[in-house]
Amino acid sequence: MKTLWLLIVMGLSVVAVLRIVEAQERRGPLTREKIEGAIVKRIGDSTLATEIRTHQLAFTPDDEFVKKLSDLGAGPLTIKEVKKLLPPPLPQIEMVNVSGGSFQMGSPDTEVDRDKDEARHSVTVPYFAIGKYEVTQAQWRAVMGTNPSHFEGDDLPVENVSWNDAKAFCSKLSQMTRKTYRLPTEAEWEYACRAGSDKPFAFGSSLSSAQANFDGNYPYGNAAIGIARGKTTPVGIFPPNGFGIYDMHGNVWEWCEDVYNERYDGAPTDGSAWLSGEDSTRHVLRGGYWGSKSRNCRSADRLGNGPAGDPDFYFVGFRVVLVTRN
Ligand SMILES: [Ca+2]
Ligand SMILES: [Ca+2]
Repeated sequence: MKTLWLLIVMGLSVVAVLRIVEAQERRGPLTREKIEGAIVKRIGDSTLATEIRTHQLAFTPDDEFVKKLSDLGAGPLTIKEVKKLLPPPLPQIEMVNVSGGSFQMGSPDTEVDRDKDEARHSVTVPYFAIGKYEVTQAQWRAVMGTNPSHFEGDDLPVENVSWNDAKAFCSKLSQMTRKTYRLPTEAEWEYACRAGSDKPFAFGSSLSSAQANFDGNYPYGNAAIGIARGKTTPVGIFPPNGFGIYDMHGNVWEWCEDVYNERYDGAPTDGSAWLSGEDSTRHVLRGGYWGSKSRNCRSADRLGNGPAGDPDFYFVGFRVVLVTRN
């Protein structure tokens, strides 16, 4: 009798395992046909819904697709209705193409409020594409599923992220979009920030709180005293620089790929990241934040911050670079 029960249990286990294997085989790569099938069945399968969502950057329902759905028995649907049925897509991250060029990285000895870690040196940066805005909380949430920010709002920059967190975002975003995103190198960041200007700011020799989010009690040059907002502002509300990039001065400090070195001696001159240094857990931050004096928002200003897990990252965010073949 015992043997019989044992045989039955073993038989059922084998059937269960086979079912799992079959289900996995059925899953396979996500195809247009699968999306059609899912919509005809009104999705209903959460794993498939997640798959569709993460692949949507490459999928847009068109008239032909809608007709096919109708033929398959989904009934009459408009593109708008199909879009509603599809799980929300990943938010697009707008990029700005930056032509390469040579520039003087760092500040001249005559620049007011400069620090000694800004020695001028010539760098040639190849073409790259950089985020038009700081990464927002909506974008962070769509990729990471969480929101670490101290000040909350979809269009506010994500903050309170360590360098490791920012790196994790880049790698997950790359996986989801099947593109390659990374942090800017320090040279790329400064080149993008300057937008061709050799003055302290992309906007020239002064900075007021009408131009950027920083502590307006400490303006630069002949700018008038302005307000100190005391918090992050939605990305893109201040005028862009000459390359069409926003918030390079202020709002949140931005992580770069590079290890922070107090002296530029031995720094790469080809725009690549400097990955070694005295303390490889300390990385470069650029651009100042909402509570900075103007001096820390200068194009050449640098800050090293460090090891992951440091508290008080609520003034630190980042933007991404998209690796393209160009
Ligand atoms: Ca910024
Ligand atoms: Ca500094």
